[in-house]
Amino acid sequence: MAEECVKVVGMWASPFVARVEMALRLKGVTYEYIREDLANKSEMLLRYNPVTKKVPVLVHGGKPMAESAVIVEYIDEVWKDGYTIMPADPYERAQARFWARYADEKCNPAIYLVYTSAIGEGQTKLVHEAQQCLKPLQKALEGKKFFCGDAVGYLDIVVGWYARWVPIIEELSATSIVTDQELPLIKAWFDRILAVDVVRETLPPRDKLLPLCKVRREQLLSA
Ligand SMILES: N[C@@H](CCC(=O)N[C@@H](CS)C(=O)NCC(=O)O)C(=O)O
Repeated sequence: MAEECVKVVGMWASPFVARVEMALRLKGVTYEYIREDLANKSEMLLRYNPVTKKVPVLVHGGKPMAESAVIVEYIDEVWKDGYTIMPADPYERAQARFWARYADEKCNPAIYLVYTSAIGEGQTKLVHEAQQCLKPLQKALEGKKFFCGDAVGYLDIVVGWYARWVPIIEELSATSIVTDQELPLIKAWFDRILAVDVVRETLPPRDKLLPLCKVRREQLLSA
């Protein structure tokens, strides 16, 4: 089963697609990347993911599946040998899933609000709120190199995109969210995770992502 053809339907600037590619690359799985135009969704995407119509979609042996965090777990289960993504201990696995959900439900929206806020007074409150959301997540890093221990694991894959996007958001919105004072462990983890070849090479390059984020932010602000 693991040998069957693997395809990823994605878009280069999607942090959720990056999760899936990171997991596949850490496992050493060869895959075909199919570029999707989200402004003009293909018939293929709508057939593979008729419910949310979003990327990423992983197609394994002709069977499609959606939702990046679900896909990352699937990859770890199917390609069992070699690199381990999920913690071996059931309690640690439950913790990793809890923080992944917390990050998606609480931290991502808080960071997005800073990204879409106009430079000015109201920003201070939004930055503070984003920091307050990230602080509990930071506790999961205490005493560890990565969220999952000594090597990049499930939670690092789920939130690894922060290391690329947050500094860009900070630059565009002229704010500082992940500071040495407020979030020192996350700040140090940004450097550590970007030093991992697979992570750095999977995330979109900063020089390419920044102009896209800038244009998108301007569109959102003027809407
Ligand atoms: N919860 C989903 C989020 C996926 C998602 O939001 N994908 C975006 C690209 S970053 C998308 O396909 N957007 C198209 C749309 O919303 O129509 C996951 O983790 O896979």
